Amino acid sequence: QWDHHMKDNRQSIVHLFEWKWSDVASECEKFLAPYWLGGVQVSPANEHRVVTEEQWRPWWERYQPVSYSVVSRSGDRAEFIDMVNRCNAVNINIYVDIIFNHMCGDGKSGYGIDGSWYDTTFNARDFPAVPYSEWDFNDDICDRNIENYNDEWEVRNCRLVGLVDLKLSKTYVRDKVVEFLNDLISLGVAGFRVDACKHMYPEDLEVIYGQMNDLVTPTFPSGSRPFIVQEVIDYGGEGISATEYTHLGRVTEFKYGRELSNCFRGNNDLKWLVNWGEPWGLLPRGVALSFIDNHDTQRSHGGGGNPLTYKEPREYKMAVSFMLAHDYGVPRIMSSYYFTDSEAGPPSHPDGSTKDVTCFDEWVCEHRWRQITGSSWFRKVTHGTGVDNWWDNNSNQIAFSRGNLGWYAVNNDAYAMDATIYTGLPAGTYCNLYVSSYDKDTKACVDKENVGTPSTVTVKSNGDASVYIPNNSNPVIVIHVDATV
Ligand code: ARE
Ligand code: CA
Repeated sequence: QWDHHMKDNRQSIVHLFEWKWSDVASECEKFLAPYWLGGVQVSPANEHRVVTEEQWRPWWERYQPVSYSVVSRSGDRAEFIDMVNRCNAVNINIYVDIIFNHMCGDGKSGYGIDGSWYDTTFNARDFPAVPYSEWDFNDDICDRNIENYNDEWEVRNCRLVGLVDLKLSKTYVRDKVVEFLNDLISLGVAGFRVDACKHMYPEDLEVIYGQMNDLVTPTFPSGSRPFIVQEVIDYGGEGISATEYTHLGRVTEFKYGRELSNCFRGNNDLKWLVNWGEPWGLLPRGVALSFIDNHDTQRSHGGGGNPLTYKEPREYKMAVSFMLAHDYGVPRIMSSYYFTDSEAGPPSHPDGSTKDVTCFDEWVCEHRWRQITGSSWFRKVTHGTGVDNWWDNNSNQIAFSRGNLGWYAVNNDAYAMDATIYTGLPAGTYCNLYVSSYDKDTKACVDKENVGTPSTVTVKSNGDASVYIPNNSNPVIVIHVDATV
């Protein structure tokens, strides 16, 4: 449940936040497969509320489940199946965001996006399409919202921001959840991002995960367990800690993005990253999911943490490329739509339906930025090696190799980096994937960006490279052995 089962030695997951299934499918074929990404975290797939009263179709309506029917703002069941099949066919895994701590908000009634009735008004707890009734919720033991995060009992049994809390201690409720997970597994997904795990007992999760089927064959090797990423926000200082969940699957490491954002904003010297990882208080690398920002933190929901986002592109690209170049954790890349209003849903038509994705227009598509794509290729090529040959200038210029397969350098000082550094790489001329693209057919470095960072780097027979990186918009070098000229 810690293994992502990505194919072809691919190592990076991208969160295509709020994308429609038809757009995810074509992105798998057109971009993710040829550009070395390995998996997609998709938005919740099951039926949810259609929120129009509190806000007009906010993104968060999908975190208010109404049933386990596979119909959502991203598309219906047939479109979901088509996406999974087409992505699997080009070796891209699908991981689904799953919500089973709760159903929708208290005091609401109406029809979900698939037309299912729900009613939580006047203490009703009616979800006939599952079906769940008032006996399936924790209201008998707690009928208020969570206020004190130091009270473990309250965090697990009371309502998260008013969302009616499922009684997962009940076999019937767990069985309904397992049925839903196994349905998605039967359709060919590779795993799940499990929402709000802090609010569920590890013991209940253990039973649920234990009843999940293996992934389908022959898409995945027989006996493959679903990949599990548990959302537990743990910056320290609360009653519940992330380590209560690491024996069950991977856990989101929120400190990862906070600390790296702090470094790349210039508030902590990059030289300290020499021991980046567990010595910084991060989870053991084998159980961590690493990311700079997620759909909550980029808009100050869910724990905030003020991470770098696409809104600070220069520093953000540096932080994401460092994440991908380093060997800690399983990395997840955020792919967003532009927003100013933190509640606003995805780019939509007047009737509320989501628009087709057009990258770099209303959709940011960070995963398509050359600096990020090139770095995810670097991670694939260097996978299995450690961080070696560390170099720094005792300030904000650092470099390291990944075994003898790749070399990374970044200059976050206000002055040029000008040094001869041992790279550990075989002699040759390498294409810098941060400021140029690589044409595999002609083995040429093409489409070079003229910002002052070298587009090629020559490694001498003794393994040294002389590099000069001015303080510019793209002050990074990403080179590896599969992109030589
Ligand atoms: C919406 C409205 C609310 C309303 C509610 C019910 O905004 O005003 O009361 O509906 O009607 C998302 C949004 C919420 C939204 C919800 C449902 O962020 O605003 O509520 O969807 O539509 C805690 C949890 C953590 C959780 C965050 C948000 O521990 O698991 O809160 N994150 C996940 C998702 C969210 C999602 C949900 C859970 C709900 O990633 O996108 O909410 O499914 C400290 C603690 C953290 C705590 C954090 C914030 O840092 O350590 O544990 O996170 O504070 O309180
Ligand atoms: Ca709960």
